[in-house]
Amino acid sequence: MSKQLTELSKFLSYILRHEPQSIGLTLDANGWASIDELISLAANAGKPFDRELLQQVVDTSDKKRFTLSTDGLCIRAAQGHSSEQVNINYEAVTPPSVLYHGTATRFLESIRAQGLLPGQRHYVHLSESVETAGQVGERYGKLHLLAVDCARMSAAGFEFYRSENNVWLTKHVPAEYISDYQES
Ligand code: HQG
Repeated sequence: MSKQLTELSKFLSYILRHEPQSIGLTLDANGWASIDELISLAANAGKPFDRELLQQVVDTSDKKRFTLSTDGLCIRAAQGHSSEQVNINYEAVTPPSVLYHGTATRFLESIRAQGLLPGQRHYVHLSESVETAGQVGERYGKLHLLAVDCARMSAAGFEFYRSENNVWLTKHVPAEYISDYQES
């Protein structure tokens, strides 16, 4: 991905997940923004881009971070929100029996005490792949991989959601369902 596309992708993540109001944009409850409005407000804020570049970011995003509406008029971040404007109505689905979470060793003591918490975001993010969990965790320091016993959580009534780009979401993972990942 070119530097220009990476920069736009980061800007879009910031606006569509966290701070839409910083450029005067309003998202609907499902996280959708009008593309025309986004382009015009971003230009006003000194971040000009056109529809073609936006399309390139959507198409080349390694994690498929952004989704276009079927009519092509709106865009949203598939997951990762912290904005209070957004409350996506994800459908609860049965998770795989185990999902993974990558974190940094410095967070472990707190995670072992409190479980996994969403932090600023709306959900705890979990991955089907150990590799993806590794990439997520190493952003914060020395990587530590955790396995979450979703079969037991599900049986206990915890709900799981899957975003359009296959990130698994849940509100809280109590410590009793978390173990260190053991390579098999
Ligand atoms: C940690 C990326 C202390 C947690 C990825 C993580 C993901 C705790 C950090 C998405 C804790 C939160 C989200 C506790 C959790 N005490 N620390 N009780 N519970 N933590 O960035 O999951 O590339 O909000 O382990 O793909 O790292 O941006 O969450 O280290 O899907 O598109 O607190 O971000 O997507 O960090 O990453 P984050 P995350 P993008």
